[in-house]
Amino acid sequence: METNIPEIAVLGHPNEGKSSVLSTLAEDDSVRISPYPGETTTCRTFPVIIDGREILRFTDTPGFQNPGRLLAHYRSLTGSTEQKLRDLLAYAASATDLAEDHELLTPVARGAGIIYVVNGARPIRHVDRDEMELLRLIGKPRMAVINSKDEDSRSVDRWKDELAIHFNSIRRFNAHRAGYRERLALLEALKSIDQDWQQTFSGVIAVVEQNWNNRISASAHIITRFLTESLGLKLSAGLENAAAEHEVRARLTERYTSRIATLEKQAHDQIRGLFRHRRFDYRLPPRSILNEEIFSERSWQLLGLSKNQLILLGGLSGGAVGAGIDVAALGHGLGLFTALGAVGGALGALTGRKRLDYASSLLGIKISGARLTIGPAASISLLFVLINRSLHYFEHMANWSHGRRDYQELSQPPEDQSIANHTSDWPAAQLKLCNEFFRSAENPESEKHRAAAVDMETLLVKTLLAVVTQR
Ligand SMILES: Nc1nc2c(ncn2[C@@H]2O[C@H](COP(=O)(O)OP(=O)(O)O)[C@@H](O)[C@H]2O)c(=O)[nH]1
Ligand SMILES: [Mg+2]
Repeated sequence: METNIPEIAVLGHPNEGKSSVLSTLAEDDSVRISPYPGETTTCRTFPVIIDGREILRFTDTPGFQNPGRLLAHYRSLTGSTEQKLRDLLAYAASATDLAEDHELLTPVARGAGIIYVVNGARPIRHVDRDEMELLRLIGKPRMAVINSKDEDSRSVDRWKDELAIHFNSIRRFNAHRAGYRERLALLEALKSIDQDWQQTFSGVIAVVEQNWNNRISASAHIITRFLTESLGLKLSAGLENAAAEHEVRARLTERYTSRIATLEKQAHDQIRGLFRHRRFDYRLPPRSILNEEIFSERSWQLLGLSKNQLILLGGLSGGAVGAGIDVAALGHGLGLFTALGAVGGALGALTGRKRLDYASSLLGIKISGARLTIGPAASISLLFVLINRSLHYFEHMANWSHGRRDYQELSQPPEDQSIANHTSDWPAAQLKLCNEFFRSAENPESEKHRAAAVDMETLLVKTLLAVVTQR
């Protein structure tokens, strides 16, 4: 084990949000969080590993049980502060009812810095003053964190005054809402609690920043690759006789749409991994557009191109834009999805030749000789639907605090439909780029598509950065 890795012990009273703060700070969702106080009885250390290297470690503790007794004993001790801490530890080890206090003092005795967590919503009590005073006397580098556990900040000002007596650095940090910026600000503040740590923490912060930027570019890369694969996807099947056409068409359509859904899931899982959401079964907010199927009318209406963009795009390069635009335009209310639904499901509903043509042109369905082919995608709207869905997914992953576990009961307002579409204000230049990308995806290895993919990735990096800084 490498030495000289800074360790931070998270201390405080039980049930104040210690484990939640740690989980969010360390971006580790394997940290145990419980609504019941006293469930943690031993310490657990969580390393922060970036690019295979441990850069920092956090230790979760059970919380103080008998701060009054510890303080009284400490005050009776003599000698150097180091000696007194050793004696205090020995004292705590000697009494069974001080087992948890002993446990939480152990990382402090081995040199860990201290983050002391309080719940800013409740008033200050005697025991809190005992804890704070003990930590002050022990004299190790320490900062206080006011966690806004109950979203109620009535007592925060009083906490601030009290904490100022015992800590040289105090920060508010909401374990359920904090994102990248708040985490970074807290690490920045840790620099100031001990001179010896300044350099170490500057290094830690640089690694964290670099890693965050890498995640953004990796996400853009993953999304771009997924877009290329989806747009270029081509499936075909033989037609034995004319009567089999409907059936083959339905089967192939089903395979095509589920293949794209699978590609999307793979891409999104990779993004989820980049942001270190591992343990939990992440459910998207109930009203998220991501709960819609990719090929649903609602998805296409909300996430596809706007009418104005269609016109813009149509005027860009005349014939070069071609069928994709016409078909996209049809997608807006001309029964295209009825047709698509019919292709996928109720074959009996397939009457008019026209309906079939809409669906066929959307998916790029062609019959040549005795073969039926679907893809590459014929409507540029698909590109925008897929981009928007990935942006939404990314937004959830990048902004979700690891300490927050109420996945199911998100009390989010209904998704604002105007912000659901991240591309609706993309100007002509960006639409042109998308058009190049879309049209060349048929030949993913071509020079043209490679160049378009580089531009797409750049555009996505910019967009992803905006998504995480918007908050
Ligand atoms: N709403 C809200 N609840 C929180 C927050 N931090 C902790 N909690 C809840 O408070 C309870 C105790 O949290 P935990 O982190 O296990 O506290 P610990 O005992 O100090 O480690 C859990 O039910 C958490 O979900 C917060 O920032 N906001
Ligand atoms: Mg805990």
